[in-house]
Amino acid sequence: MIRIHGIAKSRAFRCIWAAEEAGLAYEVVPVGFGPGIKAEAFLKVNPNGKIPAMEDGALVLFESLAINLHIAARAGAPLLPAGDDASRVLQWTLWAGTEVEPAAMQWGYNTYMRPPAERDAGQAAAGAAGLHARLDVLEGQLGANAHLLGNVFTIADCNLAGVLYGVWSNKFDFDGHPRVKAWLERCFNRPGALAARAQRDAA
Ligand SMILES: N[C@@H](CCC(=O)N[C@@H](CS)C(=O)NCC(=O)O)C(=O)O
Repeated sequence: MIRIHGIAKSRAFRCIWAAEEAGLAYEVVPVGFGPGIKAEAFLKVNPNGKIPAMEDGALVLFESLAINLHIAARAGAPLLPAGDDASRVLQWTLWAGTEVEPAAMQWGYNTYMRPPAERDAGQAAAGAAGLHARLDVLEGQLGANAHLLGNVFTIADCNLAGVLYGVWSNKFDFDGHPRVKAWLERCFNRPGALAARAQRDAA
């Protein structure tokens, strides 16, 4: 059984969602933000001292989006399609991690994550501008399609929407990007996403 180390109120959320979409048996090993993630026992699972991490038999992985690619590979198509679409999944996954997540975190740290006294309005505005630039690209990509690669949900949707979950749930303004807004609502209201969101809300 897949073991996801972390809590749903962290990036483990996107891995829980992926496991739900894959229909694989999984358990969440509750590791939160306390000193436990820097303790020797957990560093054997993730030497970075961060959550999430995942065990699947002898395989131990860190990096939430890599974990999701593994989970999707276990499920196969349509969650992880073959051929050129597999390359498109990689493109959107790497874009999510390298282009979108830094801007999302910059906005998030300075609007809802840090205590109010530690927030910087200029940094929040810079994060919002960075996000809007990426959302312009995404708006164009979605076009008339329901999902990133066409009309079928893949792990690319889970990874990119998963990276955007924090900003979406904290009321980032998507009004200028109506296709992105509709796509996010479509993704986050799938049964697999609702199951993951229920775990996050219960925590
Ligand atoms: N790129 C990593 C980031 C992991 C990460 O920063 N996780 C946060 C929780 S969402 C964490 O463990 N923070 C605690 C710390 O950095 O000490 C991933 O996607 O898995």
